[in-house]
Amino acid sequence: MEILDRISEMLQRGDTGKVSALVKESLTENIPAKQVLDGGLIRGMQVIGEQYRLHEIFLPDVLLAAKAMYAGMDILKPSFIKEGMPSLGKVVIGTVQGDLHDIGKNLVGIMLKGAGFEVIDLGNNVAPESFVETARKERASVIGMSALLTTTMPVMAQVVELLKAQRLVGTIKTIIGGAPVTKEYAQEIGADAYSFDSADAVETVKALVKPA
Ligand code: B1M
Repeated sequence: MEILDRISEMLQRGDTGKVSALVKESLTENIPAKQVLDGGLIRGMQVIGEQYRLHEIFLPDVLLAAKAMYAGMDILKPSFIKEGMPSLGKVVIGTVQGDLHDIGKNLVGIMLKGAGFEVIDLGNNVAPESFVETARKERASVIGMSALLTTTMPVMAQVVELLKAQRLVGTIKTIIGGAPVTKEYAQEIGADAYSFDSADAVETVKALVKPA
């Protein structure tokens, strides 16, 4: 459908005004909101994620596209409240206690939302108990933790230990990331997954929530 292609294209250009206008137009043409989301907004965001992963574009391009994505989603929201918002699952994310770096974590959140996940973002400096309590109360399937300081990485291990103590390992999966974090560290602390960037995080979380 041509209008969905144009939404995807304008989102990739980070043109919030055009994305908003086209999303409104598609609703007046009675295109289902889910189709506009999947075929226009999410498709555009997937291209952005891939280009960012390949270093073809830079962080400001991703943030502009994300802004356009949010604008489009805001217009679709009333239709989804009627139809029921589609979601691939709930993910609780945050930067761990003692750490204020949140740019990477925000990108991960944006990309997950763009892919269709419901994201509960606890912000930065998040205590281990807060990750686990929120995920339990909200019945989230995944906890995503970010750390940029070598000194705050052990907080990730504390979250995994708390999940173990509450017998929630397996029910609530964990994914960790951030510049100093490695796949080996994830294995060492018993986290379910590690991701090196936000685009990879989306694919990894999709795999984590896939029924066995
Ligand atoms: Co800070 N800082 N900083 N800093 N800072 C680093 C991390 C540092 C490497 C700089 C350096 O010395 N070269 C160093 C850490 C050294 C270490 O621990 N080994 C450092 C330090 C020391 C500090 C302070 C202690 C400095 C001081 O006060 N003396 C202090 C600590 C404050 C605190 O947190 N308690 C501090 C403060 C700050 C600012 C506040 C000024 C600012 C943060 C602003 C903010 O985030 N709102 C800041 C910044 C900007 C940086 C650098 C320059 C850039 C970080 C960034 O945003 N990168 C950083 C140097 C660097 O990394 N080159 C540095 C861009 C971002 C998109 O990448 O976060 O890596 P990143 O996210 C990536 C991936 O890692 C991954 O996806 C993203 C890409 O798509 N990813 C995940 C991230 N989280 C993920 C989670 C996942 C999956 C993937 O699953 C859940």
